[in-house]
Amino acid sequence: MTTLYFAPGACSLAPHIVLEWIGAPYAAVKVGFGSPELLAVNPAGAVPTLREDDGWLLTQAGAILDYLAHKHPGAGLSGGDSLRARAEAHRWSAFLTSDLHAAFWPVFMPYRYTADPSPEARAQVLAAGQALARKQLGVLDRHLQGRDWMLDGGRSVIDAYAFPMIRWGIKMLPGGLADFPAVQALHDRMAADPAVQKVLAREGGK
Ligand SMILES: N[C@@H](CCC(=O)N[C@@H](CS)C(=O)NCC(=O)O)C(=O)O
Repeated sequence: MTTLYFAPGACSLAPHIVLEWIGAPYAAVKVGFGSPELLAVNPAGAVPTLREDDGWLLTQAGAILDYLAHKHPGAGLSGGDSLRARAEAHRWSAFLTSDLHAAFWPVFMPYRYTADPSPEARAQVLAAGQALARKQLGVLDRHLQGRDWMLDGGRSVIDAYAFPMIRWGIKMLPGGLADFPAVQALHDRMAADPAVQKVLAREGGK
């Protein structure tokens, strides 16, 4: 059985939702960041990590989501199979990994981005991260205007990927999503999905 190692509310929420959408049997194992159990499967001590029955391990959220979409084509979660549809999926996966997710790192862990341990220095890093996250949410908002889902091919793994980051925006940014109505609409569409609600309940509502 496929096993997903996850931490509540982290970016691992995305493959957790996708596994639920797919509907095939899977195991979800809750782990702590950097815990021995997680380090045993991912030397980076990070989630998500996916393990297949034969011991094959896959890390990196974008790679895991792409793998799941193509492992289960019948679920229709790839966003389309044309050359351009695949390029768009890669484009937005890369944006979420490298631009939006990365903008939140100084928000969650400001101490990693300054050698100055003072509260003032950390507050500066936090503010810079929040500003960058707001900029990237603006990019997402402009893309989502007039569309229900991230990709032209309908609901996909990329919507699931955006969801945890959108939730961080609500919780961690001053003003939440008030300036990003199309992002808020995607959030609400996802949050209304029974499979998403089931996974959020399993993760502890975080
Ligand atoms: N590039 C990796 C980043 C994974 C990552 O940093 N995940 C976070 C949770 S959202 C984590 O596990 N952080 C623990 C840490 O950095 O110690 C991916 O996209 O999967």
